Amino acid sequence: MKPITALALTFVSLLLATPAMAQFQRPDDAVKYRKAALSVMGTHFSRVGAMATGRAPFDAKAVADNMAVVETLSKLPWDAFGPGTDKGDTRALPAVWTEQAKFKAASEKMQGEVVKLNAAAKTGNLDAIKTAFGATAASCKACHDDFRKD
Ligand code: ASC
Repeated sequence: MKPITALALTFVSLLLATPAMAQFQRPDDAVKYRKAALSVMGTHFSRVGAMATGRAPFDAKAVADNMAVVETLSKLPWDAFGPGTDKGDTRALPAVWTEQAKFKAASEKMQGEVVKLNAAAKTGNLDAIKTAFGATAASCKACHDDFRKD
């Protein structure tokens, strides 16, 4: 193998092995990104919540459309909690970094509940949506209680 080829291959494998964190130029960018993802997710989840709790008229298509957005967004924030992103304009508690396994489990619990709520949303069954909404909201709250300043 030519040295230049070997060098190029090394470079490419280093790029592929680079942690997700490197997708953010600065820690502040990661903080902004995860807050934006969580905020937009909250907006769409609240629209589902309004219908699940009877504060807004039930519209099965709107629930399904909003839940599709929530499911996509629920996957995004976590790579943006990398090392060095505990400072700045954030309400994330130090426990995010000192109890990483617990934080990961909490994020996975929420994502799992979102998948179930999204499945219920696709059936259009309001009772199933109500049940799954309650479980999902509880998983949001559990993580906020342990890992976010109020
Ligand atoms: C929402 C939202 C949250 C959760 C949480 C559930 O609508 O934005 O963060 O529900 O309040 O307890």
